[in-house]
Amino acid sequence: MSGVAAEFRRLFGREPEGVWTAPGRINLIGEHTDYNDGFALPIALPHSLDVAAARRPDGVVRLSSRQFPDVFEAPLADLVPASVPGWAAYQAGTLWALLDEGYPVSGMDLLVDSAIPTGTGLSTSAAVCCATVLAATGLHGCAPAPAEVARLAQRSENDFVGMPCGIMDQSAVMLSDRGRALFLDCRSLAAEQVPFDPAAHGMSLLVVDTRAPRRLVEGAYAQRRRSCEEAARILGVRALRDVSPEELPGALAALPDDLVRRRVRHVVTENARVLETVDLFREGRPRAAGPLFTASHASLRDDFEVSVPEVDTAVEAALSAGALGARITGGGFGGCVIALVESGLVAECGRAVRAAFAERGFGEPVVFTALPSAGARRLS
Ligand code: GAF
Repeated sequence: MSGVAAEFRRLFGREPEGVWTAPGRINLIGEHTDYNDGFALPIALPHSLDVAAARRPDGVVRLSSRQFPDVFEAPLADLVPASVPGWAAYQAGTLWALLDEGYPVSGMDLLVDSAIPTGTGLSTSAAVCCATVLAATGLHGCAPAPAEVARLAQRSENDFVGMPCGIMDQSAVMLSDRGRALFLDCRSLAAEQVPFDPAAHGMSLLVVDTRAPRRLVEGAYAQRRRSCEEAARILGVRALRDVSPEELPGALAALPDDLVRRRVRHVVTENARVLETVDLFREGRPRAAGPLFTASHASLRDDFEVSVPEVDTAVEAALSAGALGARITGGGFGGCVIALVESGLVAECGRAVRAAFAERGFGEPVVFTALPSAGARRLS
């Protein structure tokens, strides 16, 4: 019996009817582009969380997590946006979204057990929401398509929790595959698996969890999103996706202030970097994507202003130890850095990052390597 099933039995005094799993994600490139209708290129992590669940006949939901062990309990029909505190909000919001859209969900007990490092920008929240959609619909005999699961999970975050995120994280959780990166068009929602197997090319994908405290994340994220929407309105386009690199100088000249100009420059150049990276992956030349990763970081640091000193230190240390490219991954304001590294240099890069952190007086980072892994699914 899996750990989450045994804990479910201990907590709720009965057997779960099923167990589902959902991975965390890292985004290789294409940051803050999803809510601009643009492109992204995430992979699923080998780290995942499991959800055990069983129906209840009385319409009540009991929600818990091994990492945050309080039990939230309420009638499903009473759930309203912004009413649930803490982590249970993600599970509750997902059940609320399903009910609101007419899915046949009812009361249930639901327990999450996560091995995704939390608070690190590796998308535990999207994994919780996606696994909860799978569990709740699976228990009631329906099986929405993976892209629909992603949309419902996003709705939980947008309309219940109040986080105005795009669709990238949930798509990565649902649509990823081993040995591939997910090329996502966030306007059409077309998703293509492109080959990305660093080990086959003698490389590794290094992840540095900087453990920098992520502060003001949601407010700053919402501000970035508002700036982009405002710029699109001024430029008369549906979204910044509609500004091409060739049109960028004219667009910048038409914008009233420097801050908005820099936000626009990031989004337009980042979309172009995703397309270039995808071409390199398709041609079997992932090594050549290194400089694009580093350029993406500079753009997120200087133009989009979502980096912090710990993150910049990790990027610089990895690059000076010979990484082919390095960048912040995810929404920013702390969190993780990824570096594309020749396999023989992994240990050296890790050492260099730890030494640079010690020198700057930062807490010790956690360094690991990741392979592109499978998306969410039912386990039992
Ligand atoms: C967060 C959001 F949830 C995503 O939708 C995306 O915007 C990302 O930040 C930045 O690329 O993870």
